[in-house]
Amino acid sequence: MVDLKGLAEAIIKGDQAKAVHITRTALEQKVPPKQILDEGLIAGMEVVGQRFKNNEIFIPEVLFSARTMKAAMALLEPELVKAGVKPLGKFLIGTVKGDLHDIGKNLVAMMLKGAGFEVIDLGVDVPPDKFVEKARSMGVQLVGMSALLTTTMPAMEKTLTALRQAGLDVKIMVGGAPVTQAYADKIGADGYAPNAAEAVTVAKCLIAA
Ligand code: B1M
Repeated sequence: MVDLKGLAEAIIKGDQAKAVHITRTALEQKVPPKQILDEGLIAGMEVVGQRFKNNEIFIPEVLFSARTMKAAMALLEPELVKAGVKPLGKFLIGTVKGDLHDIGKNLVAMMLKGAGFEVIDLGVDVPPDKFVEKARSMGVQLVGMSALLTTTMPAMEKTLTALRQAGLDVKIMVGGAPVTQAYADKIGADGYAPNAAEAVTVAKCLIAA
């Protein structure tokens, strides 16, 4: 029987070759894909998120783990779809209009994927109407915006207003270095997170609310 703890360990260490090998073996041995996801990938990424939150590891290690997860996920995803496994929810994410910073946003997206969300990433410099159009067409439950410049923070409020005016039933989350809880409250966002690990916690709370 394949060792899913070993898979979680490989994710934590960012050992891509080992993670891919264990995932492939587990699938060959007919281990249910949901079990591989929960006990291997998500379990590993949970530890990564916790260690990142506690400042025990830093961005490079998280990126290694996230890339490892992505490689294993490429094998697992078609099997999850075949098995009809539903994601925790659909999360649309992007960096707001005028802003080209995406390192933090990518990190948040990877951690959300690691936690079991389906993530639709719109990239950078995303205008409000694109957020609205995709939120509607993809039927998402959560929309996340990232901004790294004080000059692009107002684009968050514009996007939020556009989403509300479009009458979409979505929870809206904001984040990025200059963004604060006070700013999130001021513009009426449903959630704010200071880092990628917290973003997962907040997203899980919002989807459960
Ligand atoms: Co830019 N830049 N930059 N830059 N850049 C900053 C942000 C800056 C603080 C540097 C400085 O002056 N000290 C400054 C902003 C000042 C301000 O507005 N107060 C700045 C500036 C001024 C600029 C330009 C205007 C420079 C110029 O051209 N004159 C220009 C703007 C371009 C544009 O966007 N239109 C510019 C350009 C660039 C590069 C392209 C060169 C590059 C970006 C490359 C890329 O992203 N692909 C860049 C970089 C790398 C930086 C710094 C050095 C690093 C940013 C970063 O990636 N941090 C930055 C200075 C710094 O922070 N030390 C700086 C690491 C990342 C993991 O953190 O993005 O905060 P962060 O994400 C965190 C959290 O914030 C949170 O989780 C993440 C992980 O824990 N989070 C969320 C992020 N999004 C979230 C969303 C959520 C929840 C949490 O929910 C949805």
